[in-house]
Amino acid sequence: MSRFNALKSDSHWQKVWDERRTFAARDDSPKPKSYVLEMFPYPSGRIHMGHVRNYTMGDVLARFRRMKGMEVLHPMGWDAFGMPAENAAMEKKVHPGNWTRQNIATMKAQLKRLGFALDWSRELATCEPDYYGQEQAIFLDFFESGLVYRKESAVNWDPVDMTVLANEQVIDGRGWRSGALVERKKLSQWFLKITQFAEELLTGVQRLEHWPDKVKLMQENWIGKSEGLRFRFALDGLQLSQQLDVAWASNPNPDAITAVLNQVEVFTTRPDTIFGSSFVAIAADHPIAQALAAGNSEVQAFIERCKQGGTTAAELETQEKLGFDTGLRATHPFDPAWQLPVYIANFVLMDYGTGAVFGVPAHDQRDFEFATKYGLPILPQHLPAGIRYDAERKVAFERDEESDENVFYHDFNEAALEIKPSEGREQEYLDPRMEKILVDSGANFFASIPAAVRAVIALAESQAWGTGTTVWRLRDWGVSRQRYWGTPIPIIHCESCGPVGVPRGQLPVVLPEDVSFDVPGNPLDRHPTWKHVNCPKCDAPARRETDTLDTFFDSSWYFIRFASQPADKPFDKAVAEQWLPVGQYIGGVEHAILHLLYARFFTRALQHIGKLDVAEPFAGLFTQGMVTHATYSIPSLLDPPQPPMWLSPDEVDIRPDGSAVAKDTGTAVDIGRIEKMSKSKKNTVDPEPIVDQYGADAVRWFMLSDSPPERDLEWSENGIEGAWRFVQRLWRLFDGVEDAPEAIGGQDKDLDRKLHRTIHGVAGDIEALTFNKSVARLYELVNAVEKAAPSASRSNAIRTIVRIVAPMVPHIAEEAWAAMGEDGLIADAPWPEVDPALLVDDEVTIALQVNGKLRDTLVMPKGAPNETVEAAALAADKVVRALEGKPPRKVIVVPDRLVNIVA
Ligand code: ANZ
Ligand code: ZN
Repeated sequence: MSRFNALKSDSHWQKVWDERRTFAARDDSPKPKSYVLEMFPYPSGRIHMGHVRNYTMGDVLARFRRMKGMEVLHPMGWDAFGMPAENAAMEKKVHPGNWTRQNIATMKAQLKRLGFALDWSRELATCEPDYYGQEQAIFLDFFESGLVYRKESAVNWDPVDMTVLANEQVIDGRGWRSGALVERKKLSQWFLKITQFAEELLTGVQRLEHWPDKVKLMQENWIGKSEGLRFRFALDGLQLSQQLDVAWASNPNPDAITAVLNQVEVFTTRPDTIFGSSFVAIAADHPIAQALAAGNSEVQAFIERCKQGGTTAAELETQEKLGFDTGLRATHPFDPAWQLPVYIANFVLMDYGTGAVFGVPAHDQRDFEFATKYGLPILPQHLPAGIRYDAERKVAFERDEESDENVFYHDFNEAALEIKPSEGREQEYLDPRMEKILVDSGANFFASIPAAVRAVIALAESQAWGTGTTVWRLRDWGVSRQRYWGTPIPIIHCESCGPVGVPRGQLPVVLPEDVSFDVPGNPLDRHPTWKHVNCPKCDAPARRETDTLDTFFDSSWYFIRFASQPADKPFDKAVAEQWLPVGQYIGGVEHAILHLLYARFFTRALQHIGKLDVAEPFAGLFTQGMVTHATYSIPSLLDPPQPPMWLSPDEVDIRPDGSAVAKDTGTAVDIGRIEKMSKSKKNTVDPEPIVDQYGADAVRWFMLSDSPPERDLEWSENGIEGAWRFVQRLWRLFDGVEDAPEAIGGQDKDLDRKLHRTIHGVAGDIEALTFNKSVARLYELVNAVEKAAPSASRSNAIRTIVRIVAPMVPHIAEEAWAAMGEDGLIADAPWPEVDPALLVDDEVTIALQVNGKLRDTLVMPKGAPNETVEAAALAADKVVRALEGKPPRKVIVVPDRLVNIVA
């Protein structure tokens, strides 16, 4: 018996597929079209197991759909711009282009060895001018349609290296190279009007049926539509003048300042908590703060302090809360005698709402931290069922049933008690002043927070001191990056004409090759000649834009370019529309927000300007789990301890007792948690040597087995060996198939049924991407076939298994297909037909009850007549025993299910 020689077979079939262009997708095919896409990789150097898992899943679906008679588009390319190439240039003195292209070559060869059914004729790399030049054309389209604009915006500024830093270059608030405290600095930058599509993007995502709920929710939260109330607090001018002596004296236009300082407008989504407010806070760059700073160095210093630290929302959220009491006092809208202090605070953002808030420490975590720090009152407004509030003593309390005593919560706040607003009469309004709202709004009780919110908004509008409004968390998309390795923004700045688009005939604007990375900053800006051009409009000397596009811009339309890539335009509308939307998109959940949102926006923006009539780019989305592995480390013996020394799995020997030692030194090694494979913890397994050792099919099979695809998959030696053994078992089965099935024995009904159920089941599993279930089904079927006696059914089952496993283990399937003398490639063969008659059970299990108690079960032919079933039931041993010789009083037969005997 021959062994399956995976290495030989892999390369043979891969060559055949290549030469015959088996997986090239034809635009003009009459077959129904299917677009299967996995997120394209960043060419970081080598393929990792995460890629292997992701691409194997997509590949099985793509191959399956081909077998089902569809014209499948399954392309691959490279998300090739970005920081790591520039870092490599700085560290290793290689040009980012050389580094990137070298990585692409390596990774492409690695992908090819896995036998993916990819249409390589459509391969693209975003760093090549034939891609990014077309992207520049799209940028100009957006520019001309008013979807792009320029605005001042904050960047991370490294004051030592004198350079702008990407968010990932800011580590704990410091520049990654200089270690200097990063500052926020304003630069004029390019923005895309994604907010214009906020409503569409929100309702659109809600309608995507084939997206995971969690991703939809993440998108919804990111877009963040909230309904709320805007209103103005009057500010007290008396205290003002005391506070602002200096400002008054030095400012040439005191009236203007007074106007700014007269009132402050706030935005809230929780107007129901208005009686819980204990302060007002404004952003550091709020006009009031700016006006105060004009004459007060203390204010200036505080504002400077707020500018330190990162610019991301997450950083703002977690930073220590800082405030500066301006001395201004705001008057409560419900009570002229109630004055709230006005602070400048670092957790208030200028570009959200109105840049000013009222703080409710009892019901907001940030406000709570702030109030605790500055000793401001915490005034709860509502409590969950069972908890009551003593307004006089200002404490929340609960009656303890057992001791019949009150339990007090002195520093009550919502977050600490994890109280969720919910429907029903759970919250009780506590502040007696709230009664005013109850009365004025005609309500006698608010069933829920939203009801109270609506009531306060209605009241504010009727009394004309506030307006209900909608705000969005979503910001316009800042696409300018002060970096070299990206798509040059095709704009020329002219003193007299302003920003002018590069004429289309001059596209692509190509990156200069002769750049240096030995000093920090943007090499495009430093280049001696590149940026000096003449204005396309007036021909005066002008300056090329030296910012490049955010790499998310590159990945926002690559799936369209895959579908259609003419040389003279970004894509052909009609051709692209034949393929789009992508039927199944597969990738990591880390892209659940930004990439998917930007791609969705791009598609809508293109639709808006009439370039592409598709609303949503990805009809189906699947986010796969990660590939994980145990971590190994030797703890530091130094004092104070240093981080542990991490060892990779192949530097470690696992001993029979389960403990681990370092291979070279025999030192004891700690076995750590099973975590996502990562370079930093060295718990990666390089796919390439694994493919060398076991062949592509075994690797693919392992990637599909064991775990549901949305869960993590733990890489294990046992796992891959098991997969390899299964591939060999398949080969023994295929190799031993009898030549003349008709000559041997007859039908094996059970095996026929098992086969057809497997065909049917696996097809459903692949469409549902539950590959681990198909693997389990195939193990079962193969077991059954191995045990079955020779028969026509058995031979047929073996020949059919070749086709069922083909999407998953395509090399062995091609090999067997050829060996069995079948025509053509299995990649082109049809998926086996299912005989529906064989899917139905023809035997049923019937429960036998005596006086309602289950006594026994009976296996009967399906649809057996009631009398036959009754007779068999009464003859069953356990029933006879239960009846103790007495005749039954009544027998009820539920066909195919149950016999109940009343004794
Ligand atoms: C009072 C209040 C009480 C608030 C409470 C929240 C909870 P969402 O819902 O995410 O849109 N806010 C408003 N503008 C802000 C800004 N520029 N910077 C920082 N925070 C701002 O968030 C809206 C809430 O965030 C608003 O409602 C406001 O605080 C705060 F128990 O007002 B709230
Ligand atoms: Zn000009």
